[in-house]
Amino acid sequence: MNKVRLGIVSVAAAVALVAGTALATMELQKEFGTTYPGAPKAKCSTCHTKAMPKKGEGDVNAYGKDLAATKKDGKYSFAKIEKLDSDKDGVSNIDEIKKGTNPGDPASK
Ligand SMILES: [Ca+2]
Repeated sequence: MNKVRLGIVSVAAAVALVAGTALATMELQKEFGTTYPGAPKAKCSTCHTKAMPKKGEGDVNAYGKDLAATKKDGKYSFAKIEKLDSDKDGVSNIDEIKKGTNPGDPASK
């Protein structure tokens, strides 16, 4: 494989990876809304450390990590981590979700 072709393949793989990740995030955001119809909508910062994560800034917070740990066969389970207190601020994830505070940010409870 020559250098140009290798470069194109690498860029295509990187784009697919980023697009796949962004898509997963948006689907999860939608799924959050279907799981908790009465709760305030999920924001990027519900699971991520940045309010508006850009390419390469997809780090997740404590709630995002707990959610990621539930992944099985490509599916995540919000229900499995409802009783946890991911950010250790004394308020359970489900109570934070209902109130609209951030279950992944101890400064928000
Ligand atoms: Ca909490």
